Amino acid sequence: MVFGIQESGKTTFAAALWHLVDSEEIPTALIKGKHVGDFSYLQEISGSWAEGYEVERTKLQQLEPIRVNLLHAASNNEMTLEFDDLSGETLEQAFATRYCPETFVEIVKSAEGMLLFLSANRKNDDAVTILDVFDAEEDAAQPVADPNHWEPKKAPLQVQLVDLLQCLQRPPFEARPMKVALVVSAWDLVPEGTTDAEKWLQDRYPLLSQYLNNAESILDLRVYGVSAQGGRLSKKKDGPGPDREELLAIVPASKRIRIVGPEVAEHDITRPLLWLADLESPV
Ligand SMILES: Nc1nc2c(ncn2[C@@H]2O[C@H](COP(=O)(O)OP(=O)(O)OP(=O)(O)O)[C@@H](O)[C@H]2O)c(=O)[nH]1
Ligand SMILES: [Mg+2]
Repeated sequence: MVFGIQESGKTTFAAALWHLVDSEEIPTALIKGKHVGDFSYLQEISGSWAEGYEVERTKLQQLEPIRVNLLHAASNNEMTLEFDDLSGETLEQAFATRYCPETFVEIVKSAEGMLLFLSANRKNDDAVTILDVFDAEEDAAQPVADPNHWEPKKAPLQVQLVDLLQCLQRPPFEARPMKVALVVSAWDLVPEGTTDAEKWLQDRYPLLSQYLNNAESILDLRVYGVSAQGGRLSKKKDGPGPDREELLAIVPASKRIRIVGPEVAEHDITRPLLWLADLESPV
């Protein structure tokens, strides 16, 4: 299953993945398997991707079915990546209201692994640490906080994510223990010289990092940095984005994609899926 709040890069990842396996421009660990049925949504989003435009945002309550059949040529194993492109807004509302669509419950129940998305493009939550508070010379100088005023939407992102992930262990979800591949999307935007996505997570989102590394429901964790677009683009209606020209000059287009992390090959974003599906051959 795919999990990630608004604008965390889920749809763009799917678009780049489809282009990669459909075009066969470069070798990948998993290749496209047999396809039947309707995959027009995938074609639509990978079309925008190939033209160098941002994919459209997934609308609230919209569950676009995304099924990609993949084949592990080395072992002749077939796998189906079956995820629904849930709007990230649905998740943020779930945190605030404690309600979510019934379809989401089904997705969680049948999930055997999780591709968790977090964008490197998000400014970190405004942090006031305990130390800042202790440093204040006079308590009287502190503003009087109204304990009844609580806006869930303003809770820090990692608090929201840890809460939502914990909820998946309880009814009605009762997710089975699973591996989690965390994709830090828009990896092209991290400060120059940042090469370790796991370290990035520890520094930026320590609570989430601790949770992911220690939760009993998580069998194993890997952290990848992925640039599915390769740079900054914009929506077609807004004209060309800042890096469009440069990205279009990269031939074949699959080489725009970048990934860092354990056991990866430069442009191959099927690698996290290979690992989630237990198909990565032992080193
Ligand atoms: N620079 C850069 N931006 C990216 C990359 N991947 C995604 N983005 C941007 O991140 C934003 C969100 O991407 P989406 O793929 O729409 O995110 P989503 O998780 O599907 O969002 P919702 O549908 O709203 O839940 C868009 O503005 C993308 O252009 C990338 O590799 N590099
Ligand atoms: Mg989306």
